[in-house]
Amino acid sequence: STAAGSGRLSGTTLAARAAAVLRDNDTGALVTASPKLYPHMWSWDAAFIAIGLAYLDVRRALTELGTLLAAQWSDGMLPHIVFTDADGYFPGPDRWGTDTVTRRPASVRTSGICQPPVHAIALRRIVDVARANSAGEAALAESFTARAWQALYRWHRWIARHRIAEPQGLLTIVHGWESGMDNSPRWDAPYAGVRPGPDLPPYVRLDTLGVDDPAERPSDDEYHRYLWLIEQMRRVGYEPVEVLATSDFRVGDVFSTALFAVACDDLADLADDLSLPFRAEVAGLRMWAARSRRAVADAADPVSGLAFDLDLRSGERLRTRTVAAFAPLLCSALAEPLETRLLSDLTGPDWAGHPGLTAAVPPSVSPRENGFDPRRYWRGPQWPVVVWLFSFALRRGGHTALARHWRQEGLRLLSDGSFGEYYEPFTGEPLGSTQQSWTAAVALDWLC
Ligand code: 9YW
Repeated sequence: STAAGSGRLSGTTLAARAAAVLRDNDTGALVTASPKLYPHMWSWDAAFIAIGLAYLDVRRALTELGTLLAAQWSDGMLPHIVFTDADGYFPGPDRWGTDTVTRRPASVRTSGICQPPVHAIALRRIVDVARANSAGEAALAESFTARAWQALYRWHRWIARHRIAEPQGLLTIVHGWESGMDNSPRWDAPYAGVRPGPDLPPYVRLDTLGVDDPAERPSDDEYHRYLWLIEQMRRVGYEPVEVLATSDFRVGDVFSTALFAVACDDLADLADDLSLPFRAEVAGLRMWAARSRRAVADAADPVSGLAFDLDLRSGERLRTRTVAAFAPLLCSALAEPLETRLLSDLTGPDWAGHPGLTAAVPPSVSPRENGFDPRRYWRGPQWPVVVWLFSFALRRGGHTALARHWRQEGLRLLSDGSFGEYYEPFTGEPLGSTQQSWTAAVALDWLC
């Protein structure tokens, strides 16, 4: 079942293997992010995983979102990790110290920060997939949507209340982990301002044990700052106003802002589509979407169209050329000629068109950027889920030929069937964890 001589699996075999990954990582109520390295539920992984599950069993896909929503805090925040009982991951719930936070539902243990708000995007996708599958599955997805809508709305309202920084309107993150791109060079300057205190409780990293080479992970120095930020937040009980007032890290994230814009519109569309009785809420969502889209446009360089994050503590624009700078393409924030300019940059030799790439999809950092590291996590490797987000957005934005091309190239990357967490762009070697759930989910969406 491999394409002749190439070591690549056929589409059918690849889809079967992807389904097996999701099945093997399934605990019943949730699919862990990966079997060994991440034996828990991650918030944005869960959204992509649910999309993948929809191709196998819509009911199971909806359960995934339901499990995540059951961990929603009473103020509306969706935590970035929902913990299972598995050991072997650090920082676990004891280190987060969230057990004493009364806003957390008593039945689950969670982290105390969040991740990019892609969940409404996933739900809308699942409804579409269900409708294409059968009337029965469509009914399931629609009734779930009617039941879950307000919880998703409260998640968006939490972001709008606590995390939209005025006057710029960018979504504020208080930890690199909240961006989902943990050690991206986007955050190097803000992390330089994070000074771990002498009273940071000691710890042992576990993430470097689960991979072949520690050089594929964030450095110890970076990790120390990550833990310090958690310590700061733990001390104020993760109370959102206090967190913003005390955190050593406060950054306007263009990529999350763009996703929020799309997710707000998707959530509003779902209400309109199903005639749900939430007129005022829908108006709020449309406003947040427009505001966020404008914030992304305002963050864009007027010549290149690249959108840059803003360090809200120092006021500095963070001009590293990472894939996140193409955020305007995700939410169609820019008018012509800038949109075309951005597209030709992203498909050109500095990015997806770099002649050395195994698969012509954008890496996390431009290979021509200083500090590009082809093996280290968010500092250079290709991440299938990021490619999926761009190809999905491009298709919606009417760039169907390019969307199809990236789907093909993305599948080329995944065609060895190991479902890596991330890929070395010049060799196509899978790095980090294998059998990574969201990578398998992306493969299913591309194949089915
Ligand atoms: C961590 C699970 C998560 C993703 C993040 C990615 C990585 C590691 O793995 O984080 O320990 O949280 O950076 O985006 O959700 O796949």
